[in-house]
Amino acid sequence: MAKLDVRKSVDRALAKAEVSDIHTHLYAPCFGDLLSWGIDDLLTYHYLISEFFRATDLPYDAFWKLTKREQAEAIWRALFVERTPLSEACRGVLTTLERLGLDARGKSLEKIRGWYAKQDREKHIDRVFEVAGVRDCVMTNDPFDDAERPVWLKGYRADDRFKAALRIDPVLLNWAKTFPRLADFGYKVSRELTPRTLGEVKRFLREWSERTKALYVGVSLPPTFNVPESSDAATLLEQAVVPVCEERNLPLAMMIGVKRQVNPQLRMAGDGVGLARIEPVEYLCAAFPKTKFMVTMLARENQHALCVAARKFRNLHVFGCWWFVNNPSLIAEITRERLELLGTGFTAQHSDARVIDQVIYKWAHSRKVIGDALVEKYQDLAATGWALSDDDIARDVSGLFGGHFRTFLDRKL
Ligand code: RAT
Ligand code: ZN
Repeated sequence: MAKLDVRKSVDRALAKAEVSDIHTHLYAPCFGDLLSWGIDDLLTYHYLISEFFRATDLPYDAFWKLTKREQAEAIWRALFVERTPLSEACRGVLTTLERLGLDARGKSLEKIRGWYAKQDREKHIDRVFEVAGVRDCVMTNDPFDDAERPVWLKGYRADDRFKAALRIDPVLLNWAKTFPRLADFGYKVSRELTPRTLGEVKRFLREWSERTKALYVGVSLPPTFNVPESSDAATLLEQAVVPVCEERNLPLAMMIGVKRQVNPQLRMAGDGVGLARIEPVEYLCAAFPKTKFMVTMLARENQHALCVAARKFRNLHVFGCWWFVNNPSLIAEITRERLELLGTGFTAQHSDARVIDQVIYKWAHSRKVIGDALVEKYQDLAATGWALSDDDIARDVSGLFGGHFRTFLDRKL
């Protein structure tokens, strides 16, 4: 196949690929206002809030006292009107508007708001999925969230486009505060991780993964995360979480490397990144060969070791370019590294979208960068004389954009 054909074939496959977006913070429509959408939510995304504070001398408190509408206006003015919106998060807003057919060149926030005010939420959701080329997404479902839990207990309506993932950060990372809450929910747990308490944590995990029909169990972990060790987190992980994951054939998704609240004044925008160790991942994969692990890491410097670990363990599925590495230059590098070390056996990206409109830009930008990496690799392959077909390329692309994830879910080890 000639050079040009590879490009065309990859573009065709990318245009056709129906993405499964395997980690987002989106919610099915039945969760009401938990599902964010529209221009004010786009502008007050926490990625943009941290950029805004670099561009203003406004005291933190003064910003937090503003309404969401006023915050959005301040961010629009500082980052889009007074400065060139070059950053990935800024450009994302503009790609989204452009793909929705809006013209932001006049820099009139009011015009954009006027357009959004006329949209029907349900129709808008349908449109976003269509424009983004996304077939379904995985939510982040936290049973400890007081806004979310009641919906699961009463009023949940399944929507095929929104699958669940059971998020368990409070259990693993803050047992001292979480056990009284579990006790309130009716689980017979104590501060000490006795066999009875661990049994009750397992019951909680079984009941909630069943209730939500979770595709996987998930947690975000600090760079200091360590197993094996004698800590609440390690004990709960090895003696409650992993056994339930194995029993129910659910992967445990670990997102490793977030340093929470490096600057608490920024609230949700205040988290940072730290270099983690790969040893805990290697240990878990080796000690629990029948448990499936999905891992993404936040530090650029951890990506290579993660690929090498995935070469050693078939129960390890690498996914996504997470948060601070979800930038074109890093996606380009990481995707090439993965293709070189893992072939096509990984999930290339997830969006982490918090506002439904964001899936439009996150996938438009990632499709382009991942497509370029694939073209380069296919051209190298073609140079050996290997005959590539359109079908090969379509199969690879659909695997990288969600197919391999679905296969991994079905896999029994
Ligand atoms: O990417 C993000 O929006 C982060 O705030 C986090 O949500 C992170 O992705 C996580 O799931 O912990
Ligand atoms: Zn996330």
